[in-house]
Amino acid sequence: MSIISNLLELIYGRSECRGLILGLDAVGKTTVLYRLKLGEAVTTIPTIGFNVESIDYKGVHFTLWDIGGCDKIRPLWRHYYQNTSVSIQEILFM
Ligand SMILES: Nc1nc2c(ncn2[C@@H]2O[C@H](COP(=O)(O)OP(=O)(O)O)[C@@H](O)[C@H]2O)c(=O)[nH]1
Ligand SMILES: [Mg+2]
Repeated sequence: MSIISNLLELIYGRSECRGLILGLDAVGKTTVLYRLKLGEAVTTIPTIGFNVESIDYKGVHFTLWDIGGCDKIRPLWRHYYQNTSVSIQEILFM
């Protein structure tokens, strides 16, 4: 098991991590998500709703949610972290 998964096990007692990628429109959230998933830059279209991908990295299973950032969708962000144990360390603001 890698150092990262050992650390996560130590901190959270698991080798699994859920995260939210939040930010304003067109700052590159979807690009980052698919860069991590596929290892390459992809052509994106504005996200309506969300993209979710599972990524295994160094023995840790990440589930990353990329939530659309346009002003109509922004009020819905709070629903994605409601009733979860998501802490500030698991939210990537862009
Ligand atoms: N120059 C440059 N353009 C980027 C970068 N990341 C994303 N983009 C471009 O910015 C635009 C919006 O990216 P997107 O990932 O859809 O943004 P999102 O709305 O935050 O999901 C796209 O045309 C991307 O190709 C970057 O690091 N540098
Ligand atoms: Mg997007």
